[in-house]
Amino acid sequence: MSSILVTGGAGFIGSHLVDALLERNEKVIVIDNLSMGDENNLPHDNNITFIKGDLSDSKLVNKLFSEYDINTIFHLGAVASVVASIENPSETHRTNMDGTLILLEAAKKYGVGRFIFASSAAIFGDEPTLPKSEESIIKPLTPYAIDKYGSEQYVIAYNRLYHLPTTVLRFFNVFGNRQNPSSPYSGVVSILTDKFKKIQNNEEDSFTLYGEGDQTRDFIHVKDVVKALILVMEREEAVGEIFNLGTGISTSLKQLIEIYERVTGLSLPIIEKEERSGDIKFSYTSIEKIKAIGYTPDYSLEEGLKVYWNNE
Ligand code: UD2
Repeated sequence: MSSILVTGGAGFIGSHLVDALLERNEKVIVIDNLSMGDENNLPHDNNITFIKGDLSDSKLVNKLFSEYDINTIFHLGAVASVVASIENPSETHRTNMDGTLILLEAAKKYGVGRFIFASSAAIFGDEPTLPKSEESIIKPLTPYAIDKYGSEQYVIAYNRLYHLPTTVLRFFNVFGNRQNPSSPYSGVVSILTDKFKKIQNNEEDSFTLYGEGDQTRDFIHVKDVVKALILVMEREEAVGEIFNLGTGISTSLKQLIEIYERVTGLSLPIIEKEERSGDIKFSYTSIEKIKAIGYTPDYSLEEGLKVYWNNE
């Protein structure tokens, strides 16, 4: 039986995808170096093979392809930290771009039915036109964003040059359980969740709001991301295409906090600080292109936050 390879499968989004694939009775191979992921994110299941290693290790990747009949690749593995990419651009480049090329070469050599790459809204930088679309101006501002954009271009070029059936999804602000809240650069929803949990336990805490809270984002629940990943795997029309993935709805940080207070029934003390330098002010995407191949998000922000809060 053929297998599905998930790079970064022990991470936040990857592990949710693995859950969904196992539910569909797929055989799943996870490669993850556990630099950001955690093996505890994966269930004990005979249909998972876990390999701890770097996706930039071309020997290891080629060994995987020679040992297993890999039919589909979800390439989600990356050093998913803009800050790390600024501090160590060469090191993160090895994973975030060379790793993509190594996987594409292996996919070309061994042949696969699908290759799906997780890109990021970061590629748009601070170019202000909204909503974003697949035709929007690209302005990657950090090594992380440059590597995501370079990887996208390789992924699409391998379709053009070698007819490898590739697809790119550009994730906007994904939230849900298993996202690490421990750094100030963690996703804002995971930080808020952590703060609300402390307040619930009668610990004193507050949320540092950078700016006045009028900045906007397109928050998408991780289960809706998984739904889109599986959809593009199944749809022939997705081959050779790039799709932006969000909800199509723009929410300010102030609104996010209000909705989350309603969901938790708790009130969160806020400390306002200066805007964070390098932050993007407004961001959201049109989802018309992915809707045209059958995608609709299942979760409103409020529903997604409920699910997250109740750890479902
Ligand atoms: C996301 C990515 C970032 C980069 C960027 C590119 C995450 C966690 N961050 O940043 O790495 O790819 O997109 O578009 O995926 N905020 C606070 N207080 C906090 C934390 C955040 O006020 O404690 C604000 C922050 O200043 C920003 C907003 O919340 O205005 C969202 O922050 P974020 O880091 O969750 O997401 P974003 O889109 O800035």
